[in-house]
Amino acid sequence: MTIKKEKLFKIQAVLLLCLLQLTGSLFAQTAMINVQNRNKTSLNGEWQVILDPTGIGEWKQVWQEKKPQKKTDFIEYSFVGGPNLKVPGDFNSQLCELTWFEGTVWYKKQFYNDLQPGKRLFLHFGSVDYMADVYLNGEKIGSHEGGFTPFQFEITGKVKSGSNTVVVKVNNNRQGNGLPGTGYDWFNYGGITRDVDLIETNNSYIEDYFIQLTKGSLNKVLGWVQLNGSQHGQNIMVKIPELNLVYNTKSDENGRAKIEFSSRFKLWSPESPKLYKVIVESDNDVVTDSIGFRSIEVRGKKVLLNGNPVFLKSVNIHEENPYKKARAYSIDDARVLLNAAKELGCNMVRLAHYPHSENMIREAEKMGLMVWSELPVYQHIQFSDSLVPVKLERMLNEMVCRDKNRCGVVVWSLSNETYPGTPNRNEALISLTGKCRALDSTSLITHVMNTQVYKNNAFNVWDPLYKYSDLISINEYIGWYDPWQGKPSETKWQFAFPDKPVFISEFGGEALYGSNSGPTDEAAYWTEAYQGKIYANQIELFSTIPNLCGVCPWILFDYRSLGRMNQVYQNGYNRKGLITEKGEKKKAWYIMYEYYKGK
Ligand code: GCB
Repeated sequence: MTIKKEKLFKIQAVLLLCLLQLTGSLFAQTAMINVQNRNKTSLNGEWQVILDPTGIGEWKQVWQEKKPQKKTDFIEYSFVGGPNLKVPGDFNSQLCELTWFEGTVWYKKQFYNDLQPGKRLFLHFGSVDYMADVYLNGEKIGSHEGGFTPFQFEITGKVKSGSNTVVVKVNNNRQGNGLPGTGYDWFNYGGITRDVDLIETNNSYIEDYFIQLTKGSLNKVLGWVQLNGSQHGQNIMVKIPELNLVYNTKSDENGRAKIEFSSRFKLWSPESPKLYKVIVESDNDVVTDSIGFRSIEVRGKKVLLNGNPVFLKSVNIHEENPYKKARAYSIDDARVLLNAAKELGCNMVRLAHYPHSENMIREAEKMGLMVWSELPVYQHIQFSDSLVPVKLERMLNEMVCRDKNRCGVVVWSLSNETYPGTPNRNEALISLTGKCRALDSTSLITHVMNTQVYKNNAFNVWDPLYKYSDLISINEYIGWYDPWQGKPSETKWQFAFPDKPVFISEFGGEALYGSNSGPTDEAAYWTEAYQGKIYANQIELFSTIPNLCGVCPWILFDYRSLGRMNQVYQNGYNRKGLITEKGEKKKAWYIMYEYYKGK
């Protein structure tokens, strides 16, 4: 794309956004960070719902909750007498008529408010999958697009004293120009899938902060604190009691204060996941967090954690609790998934293919698991749609903003299996990479590709996007989607960017637990032996890869995916799991376990 064309494209996107604003589409704000430790009232629990498969609720203006005014009036669309759904939670797993539902569900919750003068109130959503239109007492307060990141609305001045009603139109229809687009290999769980909270703050509050070791240092923190509200010249303090550290500074006219201090930190690592209590204070606010300190970098062809080479023993995980057949969201759900990763011998988890809940990230960090966090920029994204770059940037902001202080997050993955031939793909993702580095310069950035060519027992790894990636992340399914071309141990490799560490971000194949009859050298019988052989061969292949810094089997648990309809072996499940949805370990699990034990 020429510079002129690119400029035109940007202008078009900005104009579109202005138009959306003018037509009353108000956007949600990027949420304040560390919501778990704020002064909040939970709106979790039972919400009343109306199922709206044909979208009539919009026309009936459900949010107005009209009441009959005269004897001849009647109301056809109302929450009264309808079912309730639990929040947080996906709607598909809660009502059997919603099992495969993709469409609109209206949610309603009443709450009581007695906000005092001088205080501010925010309505915060951990995530709503996929579109949310939010109404307060019959007035639209805004919308949010994107199923996996938090957002908020300030409702100070809009909230009434006494009883208030929030109505949310939730819609999980697939969007052509959405993130992800219309096709993906996981279950489309819709609903208010994470916590909803009312957060009360003072007039001026601590909106955001970044407290991490600066790149390449093991003792120096370079960061900032951002206030919202009356902000100039406030005293800002960062305290770490365990280190006897008190750092004082003042906010500038933009409410921002630079942070710079050094200390002898006990560094966070998988072996010793040390977190410190960190207290951030302004004149009117105080927020406490648990923060660990680590350095992650690529030096030459190696990944270094705290200055030492590390092999990333990872596993892919979807945000699904296999035992509940539902979207995972709670600390308990996180523990189910993360304990299984630990048991396999992992020191890292790839949280595929979208940002998982904050519970997941915080639990992983506490357990000593490094985290790979990913945007849902998956396969067929319409990069040339003028709104897509805007959505990409907004989602990136929301993901990095929430988790940038989590030392456990060592990799931001900005895309998975996109195609160089897709118009505007390279431009959009190169620009996104720059934006991500500007938001967080301490973590690694990658793009996952499957564009390599495998021929005559040799790989040619060439994608132009790798130039912008700290890791060469490769998805390859030799032995499953692509047959072996020779002895795995004799595979040859050619790289367009030979000086970067290489990570095998996906490999594997399917097996139905207990399927041990049928020829074990044929894929069509889903035998554990066939899957096990793929793993044994892959391990041989790994020994031929120059600069290998880690591997990541696809996937920890069998998971629901409606595209997987071999009714003998799959039945709506992607069966590439090392463990079944009932917790049974397949043969391949033991092979991977031994490999990690030896690493
Ligand atoms: C892939 C995708 C992953 C799929 C997996 C599969 O390459 O990245 O989302 O689920 O393959 O099972 O085919």
